[in-house]
Amino acid sequence: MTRVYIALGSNLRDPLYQCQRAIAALAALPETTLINTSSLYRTPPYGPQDQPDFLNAVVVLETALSPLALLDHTQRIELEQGRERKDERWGPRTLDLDLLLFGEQFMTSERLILPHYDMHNRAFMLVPLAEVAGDLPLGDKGSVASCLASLDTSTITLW
Ligand code: PH2
Ligand code: MG
Ligand code: MG
Repeated sequence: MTRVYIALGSNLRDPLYQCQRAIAALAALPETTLINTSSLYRTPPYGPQDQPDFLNAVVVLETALSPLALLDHTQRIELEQGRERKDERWGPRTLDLDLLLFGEQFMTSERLILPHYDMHNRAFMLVPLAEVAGDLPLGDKGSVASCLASLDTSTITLW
């Protein structure tokens, strides 16, 4: 079993509902156990500003699935919750599930980069991650705490 951290984001069509439904879907995955869920946070948009605030959280799983099998499932869950693939880059979405860390695995393929390529710059990922993971190493980017120390977290509140 591998410990996996998944970032969850939503800023359309009742984010609290989308988040709760996504957590239930992740908990129901085959060969997978839900270990923990962070608090739910309200975060200002990173990227285009003309969109609603996001709900962000991080979910911890233990899984026997491979990274790409897990990615197939997370993309299926996104689609089942109305995700439209034409979504503008960094634009609004009903549900976004991003694999942050998959054990200590490094991977660079067309479909998946592990650890997540930009999480060290995103307080909306690192604040909930720090809550459930403590001070974890982020690949070659230093630790969660050291990355967070150089980011502005003052605009992040509880949902
Ligand atoms: N996701 C994005 C782009 N910008 N901003 C916040 N606050 N939270 C997100 O989840 C988010 C974002 C693209 O996936
Ligand atoms: Mg994303
Ligand atoms: Mg995504």
